Amino acid sequence: MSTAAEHIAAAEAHSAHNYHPLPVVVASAEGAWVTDVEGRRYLDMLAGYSALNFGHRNARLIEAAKAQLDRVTLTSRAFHHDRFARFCTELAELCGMEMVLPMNTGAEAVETAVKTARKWGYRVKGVPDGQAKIVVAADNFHGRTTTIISFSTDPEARADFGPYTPGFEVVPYGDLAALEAALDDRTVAVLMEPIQGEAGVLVPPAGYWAGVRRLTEERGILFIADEIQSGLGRTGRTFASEHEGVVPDMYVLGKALGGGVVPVSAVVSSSEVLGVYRPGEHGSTFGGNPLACAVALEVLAMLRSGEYQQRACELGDHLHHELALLTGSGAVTQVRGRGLWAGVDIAPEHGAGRQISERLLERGVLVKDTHGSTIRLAPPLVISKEDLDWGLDQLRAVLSA
Ligand code: IF1
Repeated sequence: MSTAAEHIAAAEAHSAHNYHPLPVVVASAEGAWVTDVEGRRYLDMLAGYSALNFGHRNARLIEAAKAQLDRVTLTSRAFHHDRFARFCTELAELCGMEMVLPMNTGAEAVETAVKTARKWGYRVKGVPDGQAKIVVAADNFHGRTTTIISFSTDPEARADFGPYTPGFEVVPYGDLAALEAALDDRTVAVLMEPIQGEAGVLVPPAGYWAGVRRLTEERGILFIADEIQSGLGRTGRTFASEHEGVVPDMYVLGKALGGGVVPVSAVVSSSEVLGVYRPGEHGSTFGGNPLACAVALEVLAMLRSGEYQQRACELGDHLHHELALLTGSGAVTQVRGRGLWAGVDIAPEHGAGRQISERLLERGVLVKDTHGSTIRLAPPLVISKEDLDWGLDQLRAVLSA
């Protein structure tokens, strides 16, 4: 196998068709750039859906991983290991919270959040057994497990996978009155994305999060922020919730926590909430393993410097300024987002989002479409201003063709 076409044909023959990748076959990568099997270079403006916030093969993260590979990689939680306590302590500190429950993928962390909220509801809040309700938002994306797709409103993600897990109520995103009407004595949690990624990088109306915080606090309901995609620097702050001055009861983290090297996710909360667990009640073979903790510890050190948040903030302002000019030109109908994260609705006469993505690929830029004519931009936070501008030039060229 040497050409991209050969790789793609073999993948189509022998892998399930649960994705429709753009026709590029990556062989190596560094920073904001990837190189394909035929030696072509592309600017990565998706960054693994924010799993690569610090760029491909970030030198500090690779060094931390290599050092740990030479010591110990996996112990299971049957034993202690010498990276675990520091990881939990430093992650809790970054979040301003007390306890951490580490997992691997985002979906596992969301599952953990759901189980934790229910257990807290029964053991601390006093909800009658089996009655707990969790309120979520329409057009959410929280992962692919059977329970999580049970409260998805996306037919593609949900159809044919029932029977569905009960115990969830869906309300429109950004509508405080609808949320208030859904809350009752059985409600243990409100679980939402501070900015909805898959839905098209949707930012709810100003004041919504402050309202969610007030309502949940008044009624003794956990406010759970899924910051798996929005967190860890992407929006110009450590957490997207910060833009609204809101602190949830629980953060759900993933993606960038593993530095684009290994899958690392976690639930972070108070000792009242995460203190509900006793040995044997929840866990994972790989969650909190030494390699994961070593890489994540370096991620945490990088985030503590504030420099990545600062970059996302400054370059994000520039990105949104340039995209606003495109809106003025009529090629773009709407732009949403914060920091180095944008959902760009392309005027229909320029083609579907998929076609725009393919034309950008031909010009050496990787992006991903979502829902019809929207493309999302989420370059690594380490991208240079020159590269970002070059990527924007390619977008302008595609839209003026
Ligand atoms: C796919 C989207 C991005 C997430 C939030 C939990 C998870 C995700 C807010 C689950 C995952 C993914 C997964 C990937 C595509 C992707 C995605 F388009 F679907 F919405 F990023 F934009 N919470 N997001 O965004 O994390 O279990 O995957 O580690 O499923 O195709 P995971």
